[in-house]
Amino acid sequence: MSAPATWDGSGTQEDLMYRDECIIVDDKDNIIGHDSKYAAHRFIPEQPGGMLHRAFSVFLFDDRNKLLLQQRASSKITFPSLWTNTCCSHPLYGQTPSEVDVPEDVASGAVPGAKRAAVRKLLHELGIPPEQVPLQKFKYLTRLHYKAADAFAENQSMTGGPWGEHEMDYILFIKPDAPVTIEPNPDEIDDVKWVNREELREMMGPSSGLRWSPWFRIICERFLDAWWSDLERTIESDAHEDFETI
Ligand code: DMA
Ligand code: MN
Repeated sequence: MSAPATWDGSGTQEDLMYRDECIIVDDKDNIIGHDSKYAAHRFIPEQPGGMLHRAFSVFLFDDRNKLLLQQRASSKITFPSLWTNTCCSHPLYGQTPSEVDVPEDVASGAVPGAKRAAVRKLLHELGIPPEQVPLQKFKYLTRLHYKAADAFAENQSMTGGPWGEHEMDYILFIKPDAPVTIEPNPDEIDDVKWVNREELREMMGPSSGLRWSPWFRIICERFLDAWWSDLERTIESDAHEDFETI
């Protein structure tokens, strides 16, 4: 089944598992097909690592360089209740305008498909109006290939799991010119919080008792401090771009 050309986010989390059509890639990020979010995220014996697919991770900062975090809703089928970066999802196959980036889009760093998907989901998850996060304000930094099983999958009501993520994750930073207005969608998000680096360190410490998404942990370990501590240059220059390495 392919996604409707105009995605409106209607329906339940379960509906979206069937309706969202992920872009399946190989480990060089070449497109090899498309399949439902449901099929791509099943970690079952026939495909223990799911299906590698494209994703994006948005990191949104305010004028004081605070990062917006979200806690995923307890009703999410994959990775419920975990704290993570501002917004994550998948560029989808079959959208108009297209969310499928071709190799030239990646080589130039333009990635319009991933950015359009980011705008679509910032509205759906956080209620941020698209005009507050214009495509040209996004900074694409790199792609991260990672795989993580969902340790909490057995808690899920929807049959078909266990679930996991196996993604080619396009990392996007944005620092809008003016403050964004936020109205979290309760189907997607249980809580939000703006943090500086010190506050994030405390939140991620063992005494907080909070649980974090595996992809956010990997991004924190590999990249985040270097990029965040140098935020103006990260966003305004090519200092921290890497369009080659996966
Ligand atoms: C998937 O995010 C993408 C990453 C980088 C983990 P998600 O499960 O929040 O996607 P969606 O909101 O579409 O369910
Ligand atoms: Mn995914």
